[in-house]
Amino acid sequence: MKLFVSEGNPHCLKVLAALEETGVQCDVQCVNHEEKVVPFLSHPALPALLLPSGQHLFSSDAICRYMFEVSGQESSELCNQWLEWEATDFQPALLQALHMAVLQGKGSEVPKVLQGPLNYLDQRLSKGITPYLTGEVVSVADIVLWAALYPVFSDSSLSLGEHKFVRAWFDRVTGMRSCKSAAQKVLQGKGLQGMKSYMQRQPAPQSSQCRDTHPCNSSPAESDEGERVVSEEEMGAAALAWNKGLNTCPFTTDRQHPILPQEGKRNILVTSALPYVNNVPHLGNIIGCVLSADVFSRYGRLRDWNLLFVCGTDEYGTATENKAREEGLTPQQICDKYHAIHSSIYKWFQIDFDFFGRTTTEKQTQISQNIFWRLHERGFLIEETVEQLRCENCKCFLADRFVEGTCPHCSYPEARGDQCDKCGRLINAVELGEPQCKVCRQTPVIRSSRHLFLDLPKLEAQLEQWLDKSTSAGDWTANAKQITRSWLRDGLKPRCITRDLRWGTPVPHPDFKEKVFYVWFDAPIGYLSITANYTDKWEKWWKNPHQVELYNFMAKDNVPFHSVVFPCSLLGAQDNYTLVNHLVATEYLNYEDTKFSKSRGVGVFGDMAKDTGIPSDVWRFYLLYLRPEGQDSAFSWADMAMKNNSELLNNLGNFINRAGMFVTKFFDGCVPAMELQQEDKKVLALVGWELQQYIQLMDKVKIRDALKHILNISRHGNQYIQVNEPWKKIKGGDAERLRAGTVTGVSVNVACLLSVMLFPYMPTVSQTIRDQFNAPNSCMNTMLQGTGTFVCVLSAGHRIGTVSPLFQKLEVDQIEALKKKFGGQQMTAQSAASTQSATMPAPAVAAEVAAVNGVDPEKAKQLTQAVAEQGDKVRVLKAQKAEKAVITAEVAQLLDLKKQLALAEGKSPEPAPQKGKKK
Ligand code: B3M
Ligand code: ZN
Repeated sequence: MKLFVSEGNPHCLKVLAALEETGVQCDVQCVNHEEKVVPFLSHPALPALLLPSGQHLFSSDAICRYMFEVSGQESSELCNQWLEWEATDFQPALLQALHMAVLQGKGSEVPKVLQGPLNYLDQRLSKGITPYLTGEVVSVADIVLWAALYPVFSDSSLSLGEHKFVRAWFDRVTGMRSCKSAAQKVLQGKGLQGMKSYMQRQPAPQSSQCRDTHPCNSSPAESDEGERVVSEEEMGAAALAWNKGLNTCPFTTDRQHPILPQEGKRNILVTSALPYVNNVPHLGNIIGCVLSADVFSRYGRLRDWNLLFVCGTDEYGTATENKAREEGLTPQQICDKYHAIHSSIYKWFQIDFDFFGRTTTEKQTQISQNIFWRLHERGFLIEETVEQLRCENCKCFLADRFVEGTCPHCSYPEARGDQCDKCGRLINAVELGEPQCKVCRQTPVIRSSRHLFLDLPKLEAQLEQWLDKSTSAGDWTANAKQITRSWLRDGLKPRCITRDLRWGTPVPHPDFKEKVFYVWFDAPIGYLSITANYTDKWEKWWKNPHQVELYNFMAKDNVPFHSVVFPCSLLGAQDNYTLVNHLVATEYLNYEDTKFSKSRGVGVFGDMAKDTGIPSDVWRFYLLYLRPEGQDSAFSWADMAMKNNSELLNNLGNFINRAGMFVTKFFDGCVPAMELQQEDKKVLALVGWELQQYIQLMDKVKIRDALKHILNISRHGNQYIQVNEPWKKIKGGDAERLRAGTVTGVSVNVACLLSVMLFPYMPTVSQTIRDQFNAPNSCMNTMLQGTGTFVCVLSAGHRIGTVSPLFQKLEVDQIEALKKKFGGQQMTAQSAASTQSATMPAPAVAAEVAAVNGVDPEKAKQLTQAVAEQGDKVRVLKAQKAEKAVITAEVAQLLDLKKQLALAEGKSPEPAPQKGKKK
């Protein structure tokens, strides 16, 4: 074996350390950075390991893993997780940090870039009890992570902040002989500067952090790779395609209902998670489910897939009963009222469902009960006695969250039925001392009650087999796969599917007459029953896995129910059900720097968006631009205004409007004759390439990334107009006038293509563009066929309609006013203050008031709410067995909120045990 390394290459640090640590026999050869040691790669890849088979390994992590394996140390599951984290989360940030520190002299900005991953690492290490990442001995994970960290962590000029646990672990690994020697070989004691010549040869990294959490910067698709080089062949092909023109078959947006699967077509069934009826959805809910599913469905219909998009409100459960009590209505009335609110919100957002139903229907009862009986007959249900608290006063069993009492572990008096917020331990509600019903404050009694459980362990093997197939053939987002994996890793346990409630689907079994199904058992069956309310032939969609591909859209907290629990119900029922093929889960959308919160009045909710005066299409655009794909993102008013003004107004709108205005002003409203020159062909090729990227991404449901390619096209267009100056050439001689005509003609055609590509994102704007240009509807289905072709849609002589601007500027005051109206952390301080004084700047007043009093009751009130909500969230996550990392992060946030609350109440931030009851 032979290992090729180069000096100053941080990736070589890993492999050399791994080599020395494992003691594997291998020659090491140091080459220069440019050396191509792997024959079939067009670019140099170092380090590289030449294997005895003659093949090469050229990913540093793979080389490290190989060395450990050869020496008899297989990497564990945990180890692989660390390697994955290092490669996908840590490396991108690290490369950016190194680039800044080594090449740009911006060492001071490094801590900001690395803060996220380092905090995460610190948190994980703080939980561990072993000296190394995966146990008592060093593993490949320690070596790989250590080597990644070494360049920045060993440089004391970068003040990376205190990461106690990372530091301790890092020092331990650095002390190892193998690591010391590798560091000396690669960096030769020169620290970061030892990497300079290597870094200079690397492409500038994309600023991944900025892109995702803070869309202030260029995106991956934005032309940060500089001008793409277009070959002669590409230009020729683009010009050829352009001349093909339109298909004759017109596209129609009217659909023939009911839509049913068809032989020989791609039959796609799209669902969006069913929104809880009892609340008005906020922007985060909208982007996570219905809007994402809508964009994909619109796109699919353009692609001529035979597609059905269904959704509806999720109406059963305790939350609805509570809401009914709160509003003095019956649960049915609550459902009717809020179902209508949901419908009208989605209508405003132009969500084009084929059918929007609800779960409280006869069909729901029939289908759920049928699945239930089939599971029962096949032995997949278990009976067990459960002890529960019952409030005789409220005449109901109490869900864990509705009981409070003394913690059996630490005696904290305000522990909730499922968990103690003080000591963090899980509690069984019946163990609470002095339990109280949270609704009426009476003492509940213990009652035992028989319940039915779905026997997940019995279905586990079947599930895993199916998951293997589905996740490898389909498009599952990374978080969906990861969450599912972590559920399976711990082994499945039976899940209770019955509840002692009234508002739910009745359990048909005579021994359980008083009970209803647990919402998460029957809510996903809602997809089926809603389809059944749409068409009697619903089974053609839902019992037809060979003909139908199912896409489920949702936010990440819904994943386990869609990937584990529901598929198990369907598998156990053994009725040839269609199971999910593509599970598309978003991360969370935050609001400014906080969370959406109905009770605190923070954030924009579905029903308020239209009151802002900002058009529905612009809302859609911005939400999709921010779509939390791969990472949480945050809605920000200032950013929304900026994106509207720069991307929509100056880039997209400006291009389309100019193209149209040239036709109107210089050519009397008729598309001029065009004679393509190299320059025009180059634009056709550039535009065609962006179109193809768009299609590839959309096919993979990368909705946010695909949008950036639309914006690239108008950027190319603007530049094309700018360089060719048709407004000047029109005043010249014949040849010049022909150039002006060609540029104008190509530009309006690019605008037409944009209208097609925009259709999934901004349906109204898309239609307006086609109206303004009198574009034939057949352009819709022509250009998105196959891998995508940009064709001439508006040929010479075509008369366009009246052109007018597509977007409006969002002014600073307007945005400030909206921001004030909808809250946000800073804003609440301001509005609290505005009632106190008219002269001092508001935030200063708020701060002063708080300082004088030592307390801030307004803030305390809000924080109390926030603590309660965050507590709920943590409990739900724990109950759902969410990933540890997710829970840890949320618990950290909970503790932080509690600290803030203590401060706002003028207490010391340490929670005071054994104090009196609240309120
Ligand atoms: N209503 C939860 C949610 O909106 C739930 C989804 C049901 S999908 C079957 O987060
Ligand atoms: Zn009660």
